[in-house]
Amino acid sequence: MESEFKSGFISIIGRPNVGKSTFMNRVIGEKIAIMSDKAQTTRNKIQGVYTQDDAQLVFIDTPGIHKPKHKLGSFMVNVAEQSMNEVDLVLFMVNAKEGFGRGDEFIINMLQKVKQPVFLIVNKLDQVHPDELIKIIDEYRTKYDFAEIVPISALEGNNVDNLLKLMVEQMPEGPQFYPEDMITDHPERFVISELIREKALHLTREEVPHSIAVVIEGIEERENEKLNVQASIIVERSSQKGIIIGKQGSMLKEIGQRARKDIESLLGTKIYLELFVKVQKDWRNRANQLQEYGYRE
Ligand code: GDP
Ligand code: K
Ligand code: MG
Repeated sequence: MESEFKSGFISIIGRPNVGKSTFMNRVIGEKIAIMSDKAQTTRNKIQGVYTQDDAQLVFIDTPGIHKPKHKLGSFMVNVAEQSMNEVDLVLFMVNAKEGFGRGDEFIINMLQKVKQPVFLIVNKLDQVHPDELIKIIDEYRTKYDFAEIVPISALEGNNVDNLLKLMVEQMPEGPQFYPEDMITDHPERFVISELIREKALHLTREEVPHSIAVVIEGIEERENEKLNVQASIIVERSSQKGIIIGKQGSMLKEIGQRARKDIESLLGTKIYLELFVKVQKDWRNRANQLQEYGYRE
């Protein structure tokens, strides 16, 4: 007898920097969610699609959950909360090196409202001694009734195959939602803006990163088959604009070169990237501008 096809939606939640994007990118095998060592890199929900012979898993990479400090923060929590109630499985990812913390308590309180099964994913297994790992697992085990507890290393790939198997088992019978060669249903525009923002995050520091948004102003195909992309980097203060531009434009040039490389390898096409920098005071607190910059619910 042939077994039925299984499919479902999976939400990945957890504090910033636990490795959610790294995990998703490993599973999908393509760079669709941006990764960085700075918190709050991911602000939007990104879907990655994993397809095998008998199953399809659709991942939603949520923003890092934390107590909201400003409007953008509460928007991020809403996105995360909402996504948990629309999925078949929730992966709660934690950092094996850090153990239970205040941020996790906030998330576990949210999870009490979730009826779907929750897997505890203890990531960064490569960074702890096995004895430490057991202690951390025991600590989390007392806080919530997890359907599975799976230690992995998203970076090195340890135990990820096993986790894939457990996730597939958890999925209901269902159709193949997306074609098997499709890895994300996000418009290219969003992925492009995220890659630009990632480069700006990597190359700047201190208070600048969280004040950055990237808006794609235009994408058009040129005769020479190059894709012409115009994008603006939005900052909150003119001092930040100076940092992003750099000495004689050197920083902006570096951001552009690095972003172009990644965008080209993602799209498989040559692009011409034009970057602008704009100051928009206090954009994080203006809900209407959040919408304009793509942070929609
Ligand atoms: P997110 O904010 O939860 O999406 O976290 P990211 O995926 O952006 O990862 C944050 C940082 O942790 C990056 O520097 C990753 O390279 C690193 N990281 C992710 N997974 C692992 C892992 O399994 N082991 C180690 N050592 N580092 C990891
Ligand atoms: K994040
Ligand atoms: Mg992320």
